Amino acid sequence: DMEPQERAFQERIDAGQKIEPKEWMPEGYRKTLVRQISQHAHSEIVGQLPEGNWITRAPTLERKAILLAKVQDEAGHGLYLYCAAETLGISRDEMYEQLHCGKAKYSSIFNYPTLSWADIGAIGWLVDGAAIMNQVPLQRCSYGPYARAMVRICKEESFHQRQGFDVLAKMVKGTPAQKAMVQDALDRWWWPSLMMFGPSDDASVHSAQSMAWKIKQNSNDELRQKFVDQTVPQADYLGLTVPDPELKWNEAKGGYDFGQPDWKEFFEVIAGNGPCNAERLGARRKAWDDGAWFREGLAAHATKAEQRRTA
Ligand code: FAQ
Repeated sequence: DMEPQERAFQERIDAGQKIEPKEWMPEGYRKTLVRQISQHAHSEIVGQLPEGNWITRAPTLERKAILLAKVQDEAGHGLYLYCAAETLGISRDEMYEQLHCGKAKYSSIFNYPTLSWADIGAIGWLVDGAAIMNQVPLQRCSYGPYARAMVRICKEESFHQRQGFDVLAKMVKGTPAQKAMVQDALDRWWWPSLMMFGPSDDASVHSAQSMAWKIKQNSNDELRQKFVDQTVPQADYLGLTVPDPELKWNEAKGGYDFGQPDWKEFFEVIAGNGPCNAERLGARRKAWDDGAWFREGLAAHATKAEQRRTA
């Protein structure tokens, strides 16, 4: 039993219409979008840190230029997404505050360390691969500004995924030590990549409502399955072993059966207790504090310009 206004809103969603910023929307819809879009934005921004760690140590000039471009793309994605969230009536300062005080989440994946150059390849291949799997359907999300932001983001993520695969394709043809480095990266990034899709459907508190509102088009487990089905043949092609003893092709379902990630670890990481949570948040807080003089300068300049205009 919905209110008439809410029923009309749901009918528009069901008819596949986009909702635009100044239109009426249920408070829960607005809140869900602010939560998801801001967390997504924070993920892009925090997501620069693990890869930024290797920019100064990229093995060739070409690899360095590619990695720089990728990390800059992530900054751009964060900025589009903050803009999309701002259309829902939250300010950027509020979102930063929520990140810096630990209230807002960002993707669990960015709380793991990048220990070798192969990790940069693994992030492109697996993390961007998972991001694309999740974000392609978000291009059809019911909220216009979020859906449109996803179009360009998905194109750039595709380049990121290809560059990661290319790093690994080169390394597996290198020395045995290089190949072992790639296998080690896969061993460490496989399970955290599967966790990116969120908890299993029975533990996903937001999925049912978000799917009814067409914010999400697929459940967490559906996308995780698609990711495994897409990625295992790529691992085979690279001559790598996916670190899952339960992984097995299931002819009847036309997909792989696979084991469950360690959900205890997942919930620890999203509660702030992953291997790099403190380091990541520390880096973001420091960047904010170090930028104070610049924000003050900008504000002083704006005040002066305003005074000049009105003088
Ligand atoms: N990490 O009820 P659900 C990238 C939280 S890609 C942390 O299933 P929902 C590109 C969830 O927020 C990564 N927290 O939630 C890149 C909720 O807690 P809350 C970013 C997680 O929203 C690549 C609780 O668990 N992509 O950055 C995670 O329906 C390389 C219950 O979960 C996006 O954000 C997790 N993995 O579904 C950048 C995509 N999973 O908020 C740099 C957009 C769940 O109530 C380098 N987001 N939680 O406190 C989504 O599609 C959804 O929000 C899901 C979660 C699917 C992530």
